[in-house]
Amino acid sequence: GADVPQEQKAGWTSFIKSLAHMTGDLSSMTAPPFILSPVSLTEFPAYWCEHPELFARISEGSSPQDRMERVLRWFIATLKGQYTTRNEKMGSEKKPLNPVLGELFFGVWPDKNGRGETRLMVEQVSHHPPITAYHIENQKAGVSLQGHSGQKTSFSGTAIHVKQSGHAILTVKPKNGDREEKYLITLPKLRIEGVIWGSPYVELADSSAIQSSTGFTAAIDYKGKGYFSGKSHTFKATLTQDGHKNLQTYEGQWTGVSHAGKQVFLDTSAPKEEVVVKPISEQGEWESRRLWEKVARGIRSGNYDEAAKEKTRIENEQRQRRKDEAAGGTSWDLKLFEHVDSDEEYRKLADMLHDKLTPPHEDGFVFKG
Ligand code: HCR
Repeated sequence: GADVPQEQKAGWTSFIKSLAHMTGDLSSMTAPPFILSPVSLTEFPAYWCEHPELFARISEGSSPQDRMERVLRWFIATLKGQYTTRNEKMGSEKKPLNPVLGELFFGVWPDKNGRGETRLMVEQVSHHPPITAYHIENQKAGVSLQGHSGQKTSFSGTAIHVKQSGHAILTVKPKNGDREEKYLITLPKLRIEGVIWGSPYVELADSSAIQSSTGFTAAIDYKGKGYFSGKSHTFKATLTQDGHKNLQTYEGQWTGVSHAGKQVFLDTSAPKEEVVVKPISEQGEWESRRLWEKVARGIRSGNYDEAAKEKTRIENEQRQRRKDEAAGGTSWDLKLFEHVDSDEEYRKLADMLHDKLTPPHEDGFVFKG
Protein backbone atom coordinates (compact mmCIF):
# COMPACT_ATOMS: atom_id res chain seq x y z
CA GLY A 1 0.00 0.00 0.00
CA ALA A 2 1.59 3.22 -1.26
CA ASP A 3 -0.48 5.43 1.05
CA VAL A 4 0.06 3.38 4.21
CA PRO A 5 2.47 4.85 6.80
CA GLN A 6 5.67 2.79 6.99
CA GLU A 7 5.14 1.57 10.57
CA GLN A 8 1.56 0.41 9.81
CA LYS A 9 2.32 -1.56 6.63
CA ALA A 10 2.34 -4.94 8.36
CA GLY A 11 -0.91 -4.12 10.16
CA TRP A 12 -2.53 -3.07 6.88
CA THR A 13 -1.47 -6.28 5.14
CA SER A 14 -2.97 -8.42 7.88
CA PHE A 15 -6.14 -6.31 7.89
CA ILE A 16 -6.53 -6.94 4.15
CA LYS A 17 -5.96 -10.64 4.66
CA SER A 18 -8.62 -10.72 7.35
CA LEU A 19 -11.11 -9.08 4.95
CA ALA A 20 -11.22 -12.36 3.05
CA HIS A 21 -12.74 -14.09 6.09
CA MET A 22 -15.18 -11.32 6.88
CA THR A 23 -18.72 -12.49 7.50
CA GLY A 24 -20.69 -9.48 6.28
CA ASP A 25 -19.97 -7.00 9.05
CA LEU A 26 -16.82 -4.98 8.50
CA SER A 27 -17.72 -2.41 11.11
CA SER A 28 -16.74 -4.62 14.04
CA MET A 29 -13.27 -5.49 12.66
CA THR A 30 -10.17 -3.88 14.11
CA ALA A 31 -8.20 -1.81 11.59
CA PRO A 32 -4.85 0.04 11.72
CA PRO A 33 -4.95 3.56 13.22
CA PHE A 34 -4.25 5.54 10.01
CA ILE A 35 -7.57 4.42 8.51
CA LEU A 36 -9.72 5.24 11.57
CA SER A 37 -12.19 8.11 11.48
CA PRO A 38 -13.11 9.96 14.69
CA VAL A 39 -16.73 10.21 13.50
CA SER A 40 -19.46 7.72 14.37
CA LEU A 41 -21.88 6.31 11.78
CA THR A 42 -24.75 7.91 13.75
CA GLU A 43 -23.62 11.25 12.28
CA PHE A 44 -24.00 10.09 8.67
CA PRO A 45 -27.76 10.71 8.33
CA ALA A 46 -26.89 14.43 8.38
CA TYR A 47 -25.66 14.01 4.80
CA TRP A 48 -29.32 13.79 3.75
CA CYS A 49 -29.85 17.43 4.49
CA GLU A 50 -26.73 19.42 3.67
CA HIS A 51 -28.82 21.24 1.06
CA PRO A 52 -31.73 22.22 3.33
CA GLU A 53 -32.95 24.66 0.68
CA LEU A 54 -33.52 21.88 -1.88
CA PHE A 55 -35.19 19.78 0.83
CA ALA A 56 -37.59 22.55 1.88
CA ARG A 57 -38.50 23.59 -1.65
CA ILE A 58 -39.85 20.15 -2.59
CA SER A 59 -43.29 21.07 -1.24
CA GLU A 60 -43.38 24.17 -3.46
CA GLY A 61 -43.57 22.09 -6.63
CA SER A 62 -46.65 22.91 -8.70
CA SER A 63 -47.60 19.34 -9.72
CA PRO A 64 -46.81 15.72 -8.78
CA GLN A 65 -44.29 15.56 -11.64
CA ASP A 66 -42.63 18.84 -10.63
CA ARG A 67 -42.34 17.60 -7.04
CA MET A 68 -40.91 14.25 -8.16
CA GLU A 69 -38.26 16.14 -10.11
CA ARG A 70 -37.44 18.23 -7.03
CA VAL A 71 -37.15 15.05 -4.94
CA LEU A 72 -34.75 13.59 -7.51
CA ARG A 73 -32.67 16.79 -7.60
CA TRP A 74 -32.42 16.89 -3.79
CA PHE A 75 -31.56 13.16 -3.67
CA ILE A 76 -28.78 13.43 -6.29
CA ALA A 77 -27.46 16.50 -4.45
CA THR A 78 -27.03 14.46 -1.24
CA LEU A 79 -24.77 11.84 -2.88
CA LYS A 80 -21.61 13.92 -3.02
CA GLY A 81 -21.74 14.55 0.73
CA GLN A 82 -22.74 10.97 1.58
CA TYR A 83 -19.94 9.34 -0.38
CA THR A 84 -17.04 11.78 -0.80
CA THR A 85 -16.90 13.85 2.40
CA ARG A 86 -14.26 11.71 4.14
CA ASN A 87 -12.01 11.90 1.08
CA GLU A 88 -12.36 15.67 1.07
CA LYS A 89 -11.84 16.12 4.80
CA MET A 90 -9.45 13.30 5.69
CA GLY A 91 -7.77 12.39 2.39
CA SER A 92 -9.52 9.04 1.90
CA GLU A 93 -12.57 7.06 2.95
CA LYS A 94 -12.04 5.96 6.56
CA LYS A 95 -13.48 3.47 8.97
CA PRO A 96 -16.17 5.20 11.02
CA LEU A 97 -16.70 4.55 14.73
CA ASN A 98 -19.08 1.64 15.20
CA PRO A 99 -22.03 3.06 17.16
CA VAL A 100 -23.24 1.48 20.40
CA LEU A 101 -26.87 0.47 20.86
CA GLY A 102 -28.86 3.51 21.94
CA GLU A 103 -26.32 6.06 20.71
CA LEU A 104 -28.01 9.33 19.74
CA PHE A 105 -27.20 12.23 17.44
CA PHE A 106 -29.13 15.49 17.17
CA GLY A 107 -28.66 18.51 14.95
CA VAL A 108 -30.39 21.39 13.19
CA TRP A 109 -30.11 23.49 10.09
CA PRO A 110 -31.39 26.91 11.15
CA ASP A 111 -34.08 28.81 9.30
CA LYS A 112 -32.75 31.02 6.50
CA ASN A 113 -34.76 33.11 4.07
CA GLY A 114 -37.98 31.79 5.61
CA ARG A 115 -37.36 28.19 4.51
CA GLY A 116 -37.99 26.94 8.08
CA GLU A 117 -35.79 25.08 10.57
CA THR A 118 -34.77 21.51 9.75
CA ARG A 119 -34.23 19.11 12.64
CA LEU A 120 -32.33 15.81 12.66
CA MET A 121 -32.78 12.98 15.16
CA VAL A 122 -30.73 9.79 14.99
CA GLU A 123 -30.61 6.63 17.10
CA GLN A 124 -28.55 3.48 16.80
CA VAL A 125 -31.37 0.94 16.93
CA SER A 126 -29.26 -2.24 16.57
CA HIS A 127 -25.63 -3.11 17.24
CA HIS A 128 -25.48 -6.64 15.76
CA PRO A 129 -25.99 -6.01 12.87
CA PRO A 130 -25.43 -2.24 13.03
CA ILE A 131 -28.59 -0.33 12.08
CA THR A 132 -29.03 3.42 12.32
CA ALA A 133 -32.50 5.02 12.26
CA TYR A 134 -33.08 8.69 11.51
CA HIS A 135 -35.81 11.27 11.24
CA ILE A 136 -35.38 14.64 9.54
CA GLU A 137 -38.12 17.23 9.41
CA ASN A 138 -38.86 20.75 8.34
CA GLN A 139 -42.32 21.39 9.76
CA LYS A 140 -42.78 24.78 8.17
CA ALA A 141 -41.99 23.42 4.70
CA GLY A 142 -44.07 20.28 5.29
CA VAL A 143 -41.27 17.89 4.36
CA SER A 144 -39.92 15.00 6.45
CA LEU A 145 -37.67 12.00 5.91
CA GLN A 146 -37.79 8.79 7.89
CA GLY A 147 -35.33 5.97 7.32
CA HIS A 148 -32.86 3.42 8.55
CA SER A 149 -29.59 2.13 7.23
CA GLY A 150 -27.44 -0.98 7.53
CA GLN A 151 -24.64 -2.52 5.47
CA LYS A 152 -23.57 -5.98 4.37
CA THR A 153 -19.95 -6.11 3.25
CA SER A 154 -17.85 -8.56 1.25
CA PHE A 155 -14.35 -8.46 -0.24
CA SER A 156 -13.48 -9.47 -3.81
CA GLY A 157 -9.70 -9.32 -3.47
CA THR A 158 -9.41 -5.75 -4.73
CA ALA A 159 -12.62 -3.97 -3.75
CA ILE A 160 -14.98 -4.04 -0.78
CA HIS A 161 -18.58 -4.48 -1.91
CA VAL A 162 -21.24 -2.92 0.27
CA LYS A 163 -24.90 -3.75 -0.04
CA GLN A 164 -26.98 -1.24 1.83
CA SER A 165 -30.05 -2.44 3.67
CA GLY A 166 -32.88 -0.23 4.76
CA HIS A 167 -34.70 2.54 2.92
CA ALA A 168 -36.02 6.03 3.47
CA ILE A 169 -39.52 7.42 3.12
CA LEU A 170 -40.05 11.07 2.33
CA THR A 171 -43.38 12.69 3.22
CA VAL A 172 -44.41 15.88 1.44
CA LYS A 173 -47.38 18.15 2.15
CA PRO A 174 -47.66 20.16 -1.08
CA LYS A 175 -48.01 23.93 -0.64
CA ASN A 176 -50.62 24.10 -3.42
CA GLY A 177 -53.07 22.08 -1.33
CA ASP A 178 -52.66 18.77 -3.20
CA ARG A 179 -52.86 15.80 -0.86
CA GLU A 180 -49.90 14.39 1.04
CA GLU A 181 -47.38 12.41 -0.99
CA LYS A 182 -44.94 9.65 -0.01
CA TYR A 183 -41.70 8.78 -1.77
CA LEU A 184 -39.85 5.52 -1.19
CA ILE A 185 -36.11 5.93 -1.61
CA THR A 186 -33.96 2.83 -2.03
CA LEU A 187 -30.19 2.89 -1.56
CA PRO A 188 -27.41 2.19 -4.08
CA LYS A 189 -24.67 -0.40 -3.76
CA LEU A 190 -21.13 0.74 -3.02
CA ARG A 191 -17.78 -0.46 -4.21
CA ILE A 192 -14.85 0.66 -2.11
CA GLU A 193 -11.84 0.93 -4.42
CA GLY A 194 -8.22 1.70 -3.65
CA VAL A 195 -8.22 -0.51 -0.55
CA ILE A 196 -4.94 -2.29 -1.33
CA TRP A 197 -3.13 1.08 -1.63
CA GLY A 198 -4.52 2.28 1.66
CA SER A 199 -6.46 5.12 0.01
CA PRO A 200 -10.05 3.89 -0.23
CA TYR A 201 -12.80 5.81 -2.03
CA VAL A 202 -16.40 4.98 -2.87
CA GLU A 203 -17.86 4.34 -6.31
CA LEU A 204 -21.62 3.80 -6.58
CA ALA A 205 -22.84 0.75 -8.49
CA ASP A 206 -26.00 -0.83 -9.86
CA SER A 207 -29.15 1.13 -9.32
CA SER A 208 -31.57 2.64 -6.87
CA ALA A 209 -35.07 4.05 -7.21
CA ILE A 210 -37.47 6.65 -5.99
CA GLN A 211 -41.13 5.64 -6.07
CA SER A 212 -43.81 8.23 -5.46
CA SER A 213 -47.32 7.50 -4.20
CA THR A 214 -48.49 9.64 -7.16
CA GLY A 215 -47.27 6.97 -9.60
CA PHE A 216 -44.02 8.61 -10.72
CA THR A 217 -40.83 6.54 -10.64
CA ALA A 218 -37.23 7.64 -10.96
CA ALA A 219 -34.92 4.73 -11.78
CA ILE A 220 -31.29 5.66 -11.24
CA ASP A 221 -28.29 3.75 -12.65
CA TYR A 222 -24.79 4.36 -11.37
CA LYS A 223 -21.54 3.80 -13.23
CA GLY A 224 -17.85 4.42 -12.69
CA LYS A 225 -15.14 5.33 -15.19
CA GLY A 226 -15.58 4.05 -18.71
CA TYR A 227 -19.25 3.02 -18.76
CA PHE A 228 -21.52 5.91 -19.76
CA SER A 229 -18.49 8.11 -20.32
CA GLY A 230 -14.83 8.37 -19.39
CA LYS A 231 -15.86 9.88 -16.10
CA SER A 232 -16.17 8.43 -12.62
CA HIS A 233 -19.20 8.94 -10.35
CA THR A 234 -21.82 9.12 -13.10
CA PHE A 235 -25.53 8.43 -13.02
CA LYS A 236 -28.40 8.24 -15.41
CA ALA A 237 -31.96 8.58 -14.15
CA THR A 238 -35.18 8.04 -16.04
CA LEU A 239 -38.55 9.37 -15.02
CA THR A 240 -41.68 7.38 -15.80
CA GLN A 241 -45.31 7.48 -14.75
CA ASP A 242 -47.20 4.30 -13.81
CA GLY A 243 -44.50 2.27 -15.60
CA HIS A 244 -45.32 3.84 -18.99
CA LYS A 245 -43.27 5.96 -21.33
CA ASN A 246 -40.03 7.64 -20.43
CA LEU A 247 -40.85 11.27 -19.59
CA GLN A 248 -37.35 12.58 -19.01
CA THR A 249 -33.73 11.45 -18.68
CA TYR A 250 -31.22 13.05 -16.32
CA GLU A 251 -27.53 12.35 -16.60
CA GLY A 252 -24.16 13.49 -15.45
CA GLN A 253 -21.84 13.24 -12.49
CA TRP A 254 -23.30 13.06 -8.99
CA THR A 255 -20.14 14.85 -7.87
CA GLY A 256 -20.49 17.56 -10.52
CA VAL A 257 -22.94 18.76 -13.14
CA SER A 258 -25.89 16.86 -14.57
CA HIS A 259 -28.36 17.69 -17.33
CA ALA A 260 -31.98 17.08 -18.26
CA GLY A 261 -31.84 17.35 -22.03
CA LYS A 262 -29.95 20.58 -22.79
CA GLN A 263 -30.75 22.14 -19.42
CA VAL A 264 -28.61 21.98 -16.32
CA PHE A 265 -30.45 19.79 -13.80
CA LEU A 266 -28.02 20.15 -10.90
CA ASP A 267 -24.63 21.71 -10.26
CA THR A 268 -23.20 20.26 -7.06
CA SER A 269 -20.57 22.99 -6.70
CA ALA A 270 -23.04 25.03 -4.61
CA PRO A 271 -21.77 25.18 -1.01
CA LYS A 272 -23.27 22.73 1.46
CA GLU A 273 -24.47 23.55 4.95
CA GLU A 274 -23.17 21.35 7.73
CA VAL A 275 -25.49 20.39 10.53
CA VAL A 276 -25.31 22.49 13.70
CA VAL A 277 -24.68 20.42 16.83
CA LYS A 278 -24.72 21.45 20.51
CA PRO A 279 -21.35 21.76 22.23
CA ILE A 280 -20.24 18.50 23.87
CA SER A 281 -20.51 20.07 27.34
CA GLU A 282 -24.28 20.44 26.80
CA GLN A 283 -24.83 16.94 25.41
CA GLY A 284 -26.36 13.98 27.20
CA GLU A 285 -24.21 10.91 27.93
CA TRP A 286 -25.69 8.90 25.02
CA GLU A 287 -25.04 11.58 22.47
CA SER A 288 -22.44 10.50 19.94
CA ARG A 289 -19.81 13.23 20.25
CA ARG A 290 -19.89 13.10 24.04
CA LEU A 291 -19.86 9.29 24.18
CA TRP A 292 -16.86 9.02 21.81
CA GLU A 293 -15.13 12.24 22.92
CA LYS A 294 -11.93 10.65 24.24
CA VAL A 295 -11.69 8.08 21.44
CA ALA A 296 -12.10 10.84 18.85
CA ARG A 297 -9.50 13.00 20.59
CA GLY A 298 -7.04 10.10 20.60
CA ILE A 299 -7.55 9.45 16.89
CA ARG A 300 -7.30 13.13 15.98
CA SER A 301 -4.11 13.73 17.97
CA GLY A 302 -2.43 10.46 17.01
CA ASN A 303 -2.66 9.21 20.61
CA TYR A 304 -3.87 5.77 19.54
CA ASP A 305 -3.23 4.19 22.94
CA GLU A 306 -5.73 6.56 24.53
CA ALA A 307 -8.17 5.89 21.67
CA ALA A 308 -7.84 2.11 22.02
CA LYS A 309 -8.12 2.19 25.81
CA GLU A 310 -11.29 4.31 25.72
CA LYS A 311 -12.81 2.22 22.93
CA THR A 312 -12.23 -0.95 24.98
CA ARG A 313 -13.82 0.71 28.02
CA ILE A 314 -16.96 1.60 26.01
CA GLU A 315 -17.17 -1.89 24.49
CA ASN A 316 -16.77 -3.62 27.85
CA GLU A 317 -19.45 -1.46 29.37
CA GLN A 318 -21.77 -2.39 26.51
CA ARG A 319 -21.01 -6.10 26.96
CA GLN A 320 -21.80 -5.81 30.68
CA ARG A 321 -25.12 -4.08 29.94
CA ARG A 322 -26.15 -6.85 27.54
CA LYS A 323 -25.21 -9.48 30.16
CA ASP A 324 -27.22 -7.70 32.84
CA GLU A 325 -30.22 -7.44 30.52
CA ALA A 326 -30.00 -11.15 29.67
CA ALA A 327 -29.72 -12.06 33.35
CA GLY A 328 -32.64 -9.82 34.32
CA GLY A 329 -34.78 -10.85 31.36
CA THR A 330 -35.03 -7.27 30.18
CA SER A 331 -34.08 -5.63 26.91
CA TRP A 332 -32.86 -2.23 25.82
CA ASP A 333 -35.60 0.32 25.17
CA LEU A 334 -35.27 2.48 22.08
CA LYS A 335 -35.82 6.15 22.84
CA LEU A 336 -36.90 7.71 19.55
CA PHE A 337 -38.09 4.86 17.34
CA GLU A 338 -40.32 1.84 17.48
CA HIS A 339 -39.40 -1.28 15.53
CA VAL A 340 -42.05 -2.82 13.26
CA ASP A 341 -41.56 -6.13 11.41
CA SER A 342 -43.00 -4.87 8.16
CA ASP A 343 -43.00 -1.20 7.18
CA GLU A 344 -46.49 -0.56 5.69
CA GLU A 345 -45.37 2.43 3.61
CA TYR A 346 -42.49 0.44 2.19
CA ARG A 347 -44.77 -2.45 1.25
CA LYS A 348 -47.28 -0.21 -0.54
CA LEU A 349 -44.73 1.85 -2.47
CA ALA A 350 -42.44 -1.09 -3.26
CA ASP A 351 -45.44 -2.79 -4.80
CA MET A 352 -45.88 0.12 -7.25
CA LEU A 353 -42.34 -0.27 -8.58
CA HIS A 354 -42.10 -1.84 -12.01
CA ASP A 355 -38.89 -3.72 -11.23
CA LYS A 356 -40.15 -5.48 -8.12
CA LEU A 357 -38.03 -5.09 -5.05
CA THR A 358 -36.61 -7.91 -3.05
CA PRO A 359 -37.50 -8.35 -0.29
CA PRO A 360 -41.12 -7.18 -0.75
CA HIS A 361 -41.22 -6.54 3.00
CA GLU A 362 -38.73 -4.67 5.11
CA ASP A 363 -38.35 -3.82 8.76
CA GLY A 364 -39.33 -0.34 9.73
CA PHE A 365 -38.49 2.07 12.49
CA VAL A 366 -41.37 4.39 13.27
CA PHE A 367 -40.48 7.76 14.76
CA LYS A 368 -42.21 8.15 18.13
CA GLY A 369 -42.15 11.96 17.92
C1 HCR B 1 -19.27 1.16 4.17
C2 HCR B 1 -18.88 2.25 5.16
C3 HCR B 1 -19.91 2.33 6.28
C4 HCR B 1 -21.27 2.77 5.77
C5 HCR B 1 -21.23 4.12 5.03
C6 HCR B 1 -22.63 4.52 4.48
C7 HCR B 1 -23.20 3.41 3.56
C8 HCR B 1 -23.59 4.74 5.68
C9 HCR B 1 -24.91 5.37 5.30
C10 HCR B 1 -24.68 6.71 4.62
O1 HCR B 1 -25.92 7.25 4.25
C11 HCR B 1 -23.79 6.54 3.40
C12 HCR B 1 -22.54 5.78 3.69
C13 HCR B 1 -21.37 6.24 3.21
C14 HCR B 1 -20.06 5.58 3.42
O2 HCR B 1 -19.33 5.75 2.24
C15 HCR B 1 -20.17 4.13 3.91
C16 HCR B 1 -18.83 3.67 4.51
C17 HCR B 1 -17.61 3.58 3.61
C18 HCR B 1 -16.62 2.75 4.42
C19 HCR B 1 -17.40 2.12 5.60
C20 HCR B 1 -16.86 0.73 6.00
C21 HCR B 1 -17.62 0.07 7.16
C22 HCR B 1 -15.41 0.83 6.48
C23 HCR B 1 -14.43 0.38 5.43
C24 HCR B 1 -13.05 0.31 5.97
C25 HCR B 1 -12.08 0.61 4.86
C26 HCR B 1 -12.04 2.09 4.58
C27 HCR B 1 -10.76 0.04 5.17
